[in-house]
Amino acid sequence: MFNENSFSLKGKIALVTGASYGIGFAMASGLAKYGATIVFNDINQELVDKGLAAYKEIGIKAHGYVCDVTDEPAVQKMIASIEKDVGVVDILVNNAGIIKRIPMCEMSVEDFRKVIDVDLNAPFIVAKAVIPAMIKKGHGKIINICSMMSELGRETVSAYAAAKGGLKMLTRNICSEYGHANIQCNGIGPGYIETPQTAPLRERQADGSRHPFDAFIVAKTPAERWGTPDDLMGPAVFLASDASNFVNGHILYVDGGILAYIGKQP
Ligand code: NAP
Ligand code: GCO
Repeated sequence: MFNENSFSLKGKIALVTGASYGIGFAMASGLAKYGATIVFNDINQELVDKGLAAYKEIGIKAHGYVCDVTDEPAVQKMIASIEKDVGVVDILVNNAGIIKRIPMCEMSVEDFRKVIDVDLNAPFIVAKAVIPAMIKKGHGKIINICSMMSELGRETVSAYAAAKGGLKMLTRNICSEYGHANIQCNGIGPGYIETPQTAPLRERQADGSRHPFDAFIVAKTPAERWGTPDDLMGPAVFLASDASNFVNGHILYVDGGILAYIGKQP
């Protein structure tokens, strides 16, 4: 029954992968504001320490683990440690991700495989590691961080679009296979967000002018701005909470309207 506690995450343990900074850090901070205990991992101790300090600075006592999410034995070890140290993961946000912007015919298969490994294989590995305990507990929330490239392509991002398109369908399949166990698996598809990952697309030109891609995205977005990581906090809380218990297999695009808009006439 919907009530004032339906958005509360009190007593829930949330694992957000790759969340030392960027979108993951913002979503974890939002989940913490609604009562979740935050657990995060990143690829090396330096980043985990940076993340722990950043969470502490905003009053969040997070739990940090060093783990490469593409390494299944390491992920299984991390989940076992989390269950011992903190408790069973109630909410998983598969956030860790990379992009390589290379024209497809110039991209090595190694680079293509690396993007697929982090952006698609890893969400499978981490979800597979947490689902059994969620089934035992009788509930679970999985949020996969997709992309506009789950729907659209563009030059130089073939591996990333293939991975994020696959992640959309993995999201729908987890919904299909585990909805009976009261596990809701949804996606968040951020638009163009100001983080280190998109910094190269926003760099000032030598003459001080805006990057052409920056101007392009602003013209293509009804909100007429780039998103910020904070724009992802509310959608993450909604999909992590009881308020979304009948939402399953859905990709929630948080893009300022860009996917709905043909673009401003030049
Ligand atoms: P980001 O700034 O590059 O942060 C990604 C985080 O994931 C970093 O902490 C990174 O660590 C970590 N990571 C990468 N590979 C990892 C691995 N193998 N194991 C563990 N951690 C790993 O990216 P972001 O912009 O915050 O994006 C976060 C998610 O949102 C990604 O899935 C991205 O595809 C998606 N997204 C971003 C945008 C956008 O406009 N920014 C839009 C749509 C979707 P390192 O620092 O070591 O790389
Ligand atoms: C790019 C950008 C995008 C964003 C995001 C859009 O090079 O086009 O990096 O891929 O990161 O995924 O939703």
